[in-house]
Amino acid sequence: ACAVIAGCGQGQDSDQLVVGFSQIGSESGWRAAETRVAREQAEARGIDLRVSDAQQRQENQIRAIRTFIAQGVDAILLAPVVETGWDAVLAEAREANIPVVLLDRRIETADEDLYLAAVASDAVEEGRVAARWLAEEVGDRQCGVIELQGTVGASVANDRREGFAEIVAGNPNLTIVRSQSGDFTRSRAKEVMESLIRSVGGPNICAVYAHNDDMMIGAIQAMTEAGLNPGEDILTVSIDGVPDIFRAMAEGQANATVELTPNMAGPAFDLLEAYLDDGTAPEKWVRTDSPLYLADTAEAEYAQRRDRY
Ligand code: GYE
Repeated sequence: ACAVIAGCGQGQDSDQLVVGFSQIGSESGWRAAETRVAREQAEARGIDLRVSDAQQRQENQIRAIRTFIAQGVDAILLAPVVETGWDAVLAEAREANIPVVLLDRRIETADEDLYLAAVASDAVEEGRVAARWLAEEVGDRQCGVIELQGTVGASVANDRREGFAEIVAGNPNLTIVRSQSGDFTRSRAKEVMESLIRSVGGPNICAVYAHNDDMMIGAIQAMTEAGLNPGEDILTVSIDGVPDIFRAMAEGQANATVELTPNMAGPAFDLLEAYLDDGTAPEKWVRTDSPLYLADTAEAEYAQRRDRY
């Protein structure tokens, strides 16, 4: 599997591809599913996948990458928790001839050659899709929106914010009244939503936009406990398409989600296998789809997904 890349897989069984995966953590249901699918995809291909959980910290990811380099893995998958600060460690991987594929989040770098390819959705577009649905739903009413942002500094938080804001800016009926980070987790988003309900006042909240479904689940709990009716009096739109949001949609507590596939590793292994085999240059950005789902299909979508996550 290492015909092209000199020095790859040192000390390993030469037939088996060894891939290190620096994963962010398990902050959301989507993230847990991505890790699980990566293990399944590796197993189906006979790849030795080594997963390192960074507990949401970039320094742990940098350490994991250095460990993978020291082990002489054939390739590295990196889901970068934040956008900046990767150039030095990626240069070390390149120095060792180890290709790096970015999964589900992007990086900001002066040298795009520091990574081989990225498998990710278009997160700016996800924000636009969410806002377009909301604009349509609201019609010519005035609507104040609460935004729950993802992890500060994460590409997907920056991009989902940007895409949403772009559509809001072109629509006089939509206003973002508050925008705060819930760190992509249920528990943090619930706390943030509780305090926003107190400061903004329930009746002044027309809609909630959350950068992921898990934060929306936390926000729904906060709203319900405060006697509000998300899904009816307060519109919701979030991103990921995890089973729990489909259940909430089926039960009338949520309205819309923009799905992204948790299978980021499959396309990454495909392009890595081709690249390591004969040097086939991959597409730089393998872009996954961003379809919108509404309550009408939620029951069926939940039934399909409950066992896959
Ligand atoms: O939407 C969120 C997760 O980077 C695309 O990270 C990923 C995001 C996903 O924690 O649930």
